[in-house]
Amino acid sequence: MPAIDPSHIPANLRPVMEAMCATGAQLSRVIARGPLAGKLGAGVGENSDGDQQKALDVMADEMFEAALKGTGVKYYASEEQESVLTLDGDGTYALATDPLDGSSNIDVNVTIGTIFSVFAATGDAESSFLRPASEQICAGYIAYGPQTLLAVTFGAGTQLYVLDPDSGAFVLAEEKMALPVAAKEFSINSSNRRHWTGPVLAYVEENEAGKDGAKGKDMNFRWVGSLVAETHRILTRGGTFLYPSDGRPKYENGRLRMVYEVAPMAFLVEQAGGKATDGVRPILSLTAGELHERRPFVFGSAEEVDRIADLHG
Ligand code: FBP
Ligand code: AFP
Repeated sequence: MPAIDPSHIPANLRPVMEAMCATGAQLSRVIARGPLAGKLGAGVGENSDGDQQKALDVMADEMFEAALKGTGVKYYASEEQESVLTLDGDGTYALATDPLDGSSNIDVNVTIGTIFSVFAATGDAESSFLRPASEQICAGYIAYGPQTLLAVTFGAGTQLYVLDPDSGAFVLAEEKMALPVAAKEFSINSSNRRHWTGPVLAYVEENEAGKDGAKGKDMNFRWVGSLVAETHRILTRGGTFLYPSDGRPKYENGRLRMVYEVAPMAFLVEQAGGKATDGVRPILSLTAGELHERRPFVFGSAEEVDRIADLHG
């Protein structure tokens, strides 16, 4: 039994998607067992950028790397590995992943996920990923929450699959997700307010003013601390997400990584009719300068993302 219904997946990418989904289903069972599966949220080291790695980060990375061998993936890049690995000299794809996103939520039973992006493998290992984000041929996330689900795009809309616990396969639930143009919610880590730039502060203050402010409507606020959970909520019912550059030394380009967090989410959002920028410029027009670089990220309902660009003047 295949791990995903293959009918909407381009034939040459089916082995990759099969490996991602079989591994996602396996990981979902580990996550569902929580403490019964060991100390999944325990710190076990640091990645190349000094971020703490949790046991589940490392486990997920090892599982995806192993599963992708022999699927056509030539180059494998991961948040958890300093440099690109060559999995198969004859492969034709370059796949980048954050194998376990939202790791501060592992121990508290809140949605976490896997994010991935696929380019054609052209050039050497690293340069295959340092290309305009618009050249991605596939992007997706698997969310491990009340449901385990997959949102994926191959450039013809964003499809939603749900892992059916009875069959163990990802089943198509929505052929074309549609991100609402208008929003009633926004998401930003407000504990960084004192570090924000003027346009970000202006946007948040406009939302907080609600009906009484220039916007003339009340806005609700949500922050999960898990990009996958936030993206799924926004794809489903609209909203905006901001992880802007801020005044903290490590975060002058925001917190999120261009290659395996920002670019794939931008592709998924745009394919669902939303917008994704660095505050002003469309993410899909941008190219990463290095594998682990960070990028300010704003995405969601088109009206709001346009408003944020206007505030940047
Ligand atoms: P990890 O890949 O280390 O989990 O970090 C990414 C992330 O957890 C995103 O999922 C989330 O949007 C953000 O960091 C939360 O940041 P903050 O700690 O500022 O709330
Ligand atoms: P429900 O019982 O209608 O789900 O509401 C309760 C609740 O969702 C609670 O779980 C949250 O803490 C709270 O509402 C959220 O309220 P805001 O919408 O004001 O954030």
